[in-house]
Amino acid sequence: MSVYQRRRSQLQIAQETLLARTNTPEPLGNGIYTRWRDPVVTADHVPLEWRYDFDPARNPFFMERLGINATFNAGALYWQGRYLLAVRVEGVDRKSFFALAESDNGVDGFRFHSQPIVIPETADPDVNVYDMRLVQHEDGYIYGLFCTERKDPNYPEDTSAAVAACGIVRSRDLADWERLPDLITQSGQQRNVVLHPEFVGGKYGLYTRGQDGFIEVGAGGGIGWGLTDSMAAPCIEEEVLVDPKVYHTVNELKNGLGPAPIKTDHGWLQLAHGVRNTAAGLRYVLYLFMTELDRPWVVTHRPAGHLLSPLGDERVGDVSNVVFSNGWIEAPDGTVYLYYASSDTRLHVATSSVAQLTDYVLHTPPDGLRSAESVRQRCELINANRQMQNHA
Ligand code: M1P
Repeated sequence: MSVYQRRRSQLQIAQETLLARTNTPEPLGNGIYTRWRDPVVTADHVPLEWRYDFDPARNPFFMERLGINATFNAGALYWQGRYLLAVRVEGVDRKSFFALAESDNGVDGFRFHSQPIVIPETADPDVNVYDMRLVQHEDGYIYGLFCTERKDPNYPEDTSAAVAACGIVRSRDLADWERLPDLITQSGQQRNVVLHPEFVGGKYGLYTRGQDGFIEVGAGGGIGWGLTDSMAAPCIEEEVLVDPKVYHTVNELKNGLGPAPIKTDHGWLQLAHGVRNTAAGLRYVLYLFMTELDRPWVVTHRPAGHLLSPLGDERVGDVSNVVFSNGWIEAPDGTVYLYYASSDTRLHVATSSVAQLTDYVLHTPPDGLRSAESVRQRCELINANRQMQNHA
């Protein structure tokens, strides 16, 4: 058997074994959500046809010609009874692109469609695109909002100076994508822009995250909100602050909204990432808050601290100590599938329910912002438990 034949056959068997693997929920957990044991999408899930040249004459060693570095930060959508992910796939050339993968149960068996999503370019071509938020808007379109990154023309000598903006595509069938103009705002740069799924006062509502520079948000205060009349010429004249970054909290350095919010009887459930700086570098965690139904930019509940942080193997990867989410699905039975990436490397799922997440967000105390207040909250809990036990 030739090297080509042996390697090809072994790789095909290994991939089929991986795709057929059954995932299992981790025991016990925290009662808020359940993590699942295996990552749901990894670089090894990407079809071999996207990576290898299958011509034995051109590729006698069956080498990986177009390697994949990572699969992470996926938008998510429940579509015709299937769980759909718009995965950020990053090649070894550092360029990201989007590819749809789907599963019939949301926790395993994710298979990529036959080829990546083809995103039309604007007159000013994107250098890199990533972190798509999929939103089924009440106008009938499915929108994909993503970050488009280009070289900063103001610093031609600085080879890492970049500009981030919000790119937008829309589709009715997830096959053909129409590219719309990039979002215009009054902030210098934008990342983590999310479309609200419903009209607000007849306009499109957008969650923003303005920033002064490419990495640092600078004076930009946190997650913002603005309105635009049209998505065909998207322009926000005025941004208001929804969720500011705050000293000595999980979002001290910066934050950004995750997926589009989930509507509940009590308000909009909002998932975000918060970032702080440490001696080991930036640490990204996920947190939850709730906003008013009629005024989605007004926060009503903000539990203290993180909902989900990197654990175990999740803590290591290309950008270590990071969890990031831009996709979750509310299934018809109320189960919430929260897709999160770890360390910019692979994608995981945690499951919960609208009832659990609503309970968590409504009844978890807010950050007291001082150690003494944290002690007071804990003593209150201990005393309440003692009293209950004394009466039992
Ligand atoms: O590396 C962590 C994340 O950093 C960026 O997010 P933010 O702009 O909020 O800092 C993005 O590049 C994101 O893709 C990445 O996961």
